[in-house]
Amino acid sequence: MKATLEALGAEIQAALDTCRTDDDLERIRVGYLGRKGRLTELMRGVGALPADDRPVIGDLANQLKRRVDERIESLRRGWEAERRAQALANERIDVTLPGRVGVHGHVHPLTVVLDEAIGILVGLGFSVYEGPHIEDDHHNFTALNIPADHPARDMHDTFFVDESHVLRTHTSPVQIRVMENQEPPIAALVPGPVYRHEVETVKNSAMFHQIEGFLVDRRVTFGDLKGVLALFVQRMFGDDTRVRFRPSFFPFTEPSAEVDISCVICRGARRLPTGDPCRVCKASGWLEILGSGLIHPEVFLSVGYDPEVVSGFAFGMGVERMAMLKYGITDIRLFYQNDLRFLRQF
Ligand code: 2NM
Repeated sequence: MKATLEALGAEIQAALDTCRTDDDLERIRVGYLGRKGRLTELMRGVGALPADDRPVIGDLANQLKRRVDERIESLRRGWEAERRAQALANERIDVTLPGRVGVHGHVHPLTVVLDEAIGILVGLGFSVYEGPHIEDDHHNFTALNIPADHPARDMHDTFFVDESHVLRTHTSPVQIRVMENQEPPIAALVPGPVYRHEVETVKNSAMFHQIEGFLVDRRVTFGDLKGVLALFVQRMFGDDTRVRFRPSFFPFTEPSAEVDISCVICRGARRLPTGDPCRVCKASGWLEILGSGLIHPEVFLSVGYDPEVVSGFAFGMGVERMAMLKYGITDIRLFYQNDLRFLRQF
């Protein structure tokens, strides 16, 4: 009996030595110490032994059971401790690291330029107005001295909503509305989207943004226009920016002028430092940036002002064009595609 106990003890020991998992451990426990376990059965047999052997064998069996219980318990605890240590190591966080900052959006590059231009002109005393994007023919054309047979009304330029309504082709109709509703002196600014029926290319979008401004008072001169616009472009593109006024034509101004600024890339030198001709200004040294002029007497008549008493200047510029020049962007469509790789650069 003693030998049987010792053999069983060695067998259990060996089984526990190779045991690696909780499941195996439980199988071993049940197999030896469970209700029908081999050590349990053996201990049941102790009562049937001769009285002299009983205490010794019983004692040995109890000792073995205790040792096995303890070994099983210690294996279990050891593994549990290992798992905990592993989990703590895996889930360790460095509380001294700075927190993760969430992804923030930011102002669209067109809005940056729009806000900057508006800021400069508001600083000069202009007030901002907005108006309808769907305009009637009178405000978009007739009141601006663009009569019914004028080429600017051509189907190719204008999106018609119905016979007498269009998507505004410029923001000038809002200026007509401002003049209809108040008396001079007025200095107004009208930013916003405009629509042209055009094939979309790197240069053209059927929707783009304009800022137009006008000032009406007594004795407003072309000199006032030059002063305001020169100051504006210098604030917008840098103090060393030169300005050039070129005679032009608009139905709603007379005289009219295009305003050029010295090229933002070659600074008017026409060549790059490498000696290559500047491609942005096509080696002319100048970039067209604004249209302007003194408001046509017919425009004043259509809003009920007396052109003998008041005079004024007006100007208009494309926001996309300014943003493209300022940031060196070569495809206007990038502004509208919401490609984050593009937008994140500003
Ligand atoms: C331009 C160029 C020249 C202009 C004229 C007027 C109004 F309503 F006062 F007659 N608004 N805007 C104007 C003049 C716009 O954009 C290139």
